[in-house]
Amino acid sequence: MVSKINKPRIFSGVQPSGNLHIGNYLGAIIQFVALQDEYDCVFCVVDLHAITVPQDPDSLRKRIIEVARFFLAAGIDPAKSIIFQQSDVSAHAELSWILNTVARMSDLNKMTQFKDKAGISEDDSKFLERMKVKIFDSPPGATIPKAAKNFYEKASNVSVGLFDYPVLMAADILLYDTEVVPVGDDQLQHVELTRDLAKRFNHQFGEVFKIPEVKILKSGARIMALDDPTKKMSKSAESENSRIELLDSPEKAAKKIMRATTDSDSIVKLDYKNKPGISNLLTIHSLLSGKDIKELENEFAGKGYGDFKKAVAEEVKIFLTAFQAKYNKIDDNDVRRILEDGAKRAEPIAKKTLQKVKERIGIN
Ligand code: AQP
Repeated sequence: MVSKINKPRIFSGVQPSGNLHIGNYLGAIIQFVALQDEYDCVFCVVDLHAITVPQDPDSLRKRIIEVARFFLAAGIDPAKSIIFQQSDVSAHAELSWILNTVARMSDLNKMTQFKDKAGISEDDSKFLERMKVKIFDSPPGATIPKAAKNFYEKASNVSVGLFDYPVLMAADILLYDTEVVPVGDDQLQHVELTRDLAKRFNHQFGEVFKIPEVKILKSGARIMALDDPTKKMSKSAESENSRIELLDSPEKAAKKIMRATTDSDSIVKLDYKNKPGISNLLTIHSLLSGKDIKELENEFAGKGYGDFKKAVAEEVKIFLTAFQAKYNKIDDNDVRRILEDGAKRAEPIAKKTLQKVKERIGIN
């Protein structure tokens, strides 16, 4: 076992909420692996987050093991890093409840993820913000603007858990005296909220929490959907063609790349604004092949999108073949043992923080 003395701590989690994709890998998991030696790492399969949207119990059970197996196949070493299942350490739910009393509705209302998942459009929320519509105060019979109605109807169908998701994430991070949180850029807002809640708690009750920093990659922080490169690649997107799943057969993945939405031009160039599809494919190629973007732009100058897509598909095939060979060698029983051991190592750290929190607020 590698010595952890004086190493700053990292915490990050992945939800077992669907089939993991190369966005999760290139935006987050790849960072976990790279940071293992420099940091004392705690990586979590965040099952309590996954149930904020409906999950089939049998699939969830399977996916919890699958996510841990992905960690191992990617190269996370359980001798160096703690890997565990969130619900195995009850301090997460306990601290989350306590932080709920520090968080404000207005903090959570600003979060974009629950709105995305509820299907509340950016336009609806901006309009509401401008109008400061008081939905609940409107007298009976008052005309309510359409955006307000949309917001209200969609928001009322969201689980309280989905709305409250960022507070649980704050608890996850703060329990471990985390200094750095490596994530994709969709989680930036949640880490900022974590920092605010930690500062607010410390201010109110005295210093308990470390204030964590976020770590986002310059390239890969937001891999976009293949069928609509204006949207983030996501596990829960309806269309399977929007993402390369880590367990897609290499041939199937190659077909998805060949079908990826691009533009009507034929110049392979990084330009996120005007060429989001090509820019996304360039990013994927560059991260998988290790070639820099300029080199790729030169390599494909004067060639059409067909040749370029074939090259991206080839890189994806090479990556998936190697990744899946490692994944297939891992035994689920070993994964279960690693998760059990991880929970045993995580629990005392989490309990110590929780105890301090309880003392400060007067419930110990
Ligand atoms: N498209 C992405 N590009 C780069 N990074 C990404 N991440 C997610 N999507 C991309 C990062 O992966 C880590 C694990 O994500 P998560 O399981 O916490 O859930 P998420 O951020 O909500 O990701 P998904 O894939 O979109 O899942 P669903 O559909 O279930 O919500 C995080 O660090 C995330 O930033």
